[in-house]
Amino acid sequence: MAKNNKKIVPIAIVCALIAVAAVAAFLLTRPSKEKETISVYNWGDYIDTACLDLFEQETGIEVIYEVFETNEDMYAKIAEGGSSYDVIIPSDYMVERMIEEQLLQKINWDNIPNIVNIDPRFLHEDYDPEAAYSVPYTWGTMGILYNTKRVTTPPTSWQTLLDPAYANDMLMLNSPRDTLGIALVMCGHDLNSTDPADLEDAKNLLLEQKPMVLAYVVDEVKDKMIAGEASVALVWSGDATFCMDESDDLDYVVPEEGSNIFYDSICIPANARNVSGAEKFIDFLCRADIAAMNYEYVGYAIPNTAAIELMGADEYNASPVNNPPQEVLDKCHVFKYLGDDTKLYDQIWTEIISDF
Ligand code: SPD
Repeated sequence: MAKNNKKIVPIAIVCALIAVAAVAAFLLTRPSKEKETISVYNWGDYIDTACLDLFEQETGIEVIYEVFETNEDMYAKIAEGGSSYDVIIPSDYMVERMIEEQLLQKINWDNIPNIVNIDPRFLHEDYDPEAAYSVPYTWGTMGILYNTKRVTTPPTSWQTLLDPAYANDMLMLNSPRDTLGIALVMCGHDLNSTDPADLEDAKNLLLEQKPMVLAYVVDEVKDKMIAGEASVALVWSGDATFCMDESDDLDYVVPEEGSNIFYDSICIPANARNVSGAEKFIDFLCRADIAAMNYEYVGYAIPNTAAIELMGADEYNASPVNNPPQEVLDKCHVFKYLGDDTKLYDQIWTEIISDF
């Protein structure tokens, strides 16, 4: 017995020393409490960045913010799977695609109380019929922004974009679905057509137009039109509002043949890391004061009734760009996700912009 006790005492001392060392090592190497973050992936120029600062001040959650230029760019990044975002803002047809491909997660509405501020007419759209995955953020039309000093007769038709009078003086959107959609309309076809013959017509029209195009652009369209670098441009309505606020020489028209109406919506990707942070951010964006702040900065029409009331409905509704007459809206159609036929659009688009 005495022999055994002699062994036990040193073992107990060694064990105690190891435990003390382990606790000390844990306390010394433990990382300090990390700051909570959310990762937001949004269109360029599509939020008042002061809102990001405000969100961080109010919640302590830091926003890591990245931008994209087209739905297709955003989709490619998410679908390839290497990155994780907590909040993204796709358009209608891309929401539809991402739901179908299980790239989005359902939203827990209990955590978005400010959803009551959103006009119910903007919920349950065809791209998210159960209003399960998306929160309407902005909406708008596509049309022609033109310089009234140089285009003295206001354009009424998309054929303006084929007028040699504007050769090297016109800007087109560097966005496959938008530009091909309008080319389909210019050829008298449905803007969601998947008929190869219709798409061949649209491609030929865009190839005919190409030598007259000064540049295919997205966000740069604003600076260029404000600076008077081109006379006409294919634009989204919110960018037209932004430009018209900056220059009295610009006006916007939705041509008589009809156009695209789009809805951009806030979504949470399936692989989001901080869902509760994402929900807080989405709820924050739906707050009346924040939606109003964004509207003033971004220029796109908003579905947030409380924000419109806060800003003054009469003033908001006075904008013919963001509040187009019903007869204009009746001729506007939403893009739908076209499944495998999307590949045909992508091929044609590559052909159009290559060697530009
Ligand atoms: N500068 C950001 C513009 C975002 C506009 N979204 C338009 C989508 C059209 N399908």
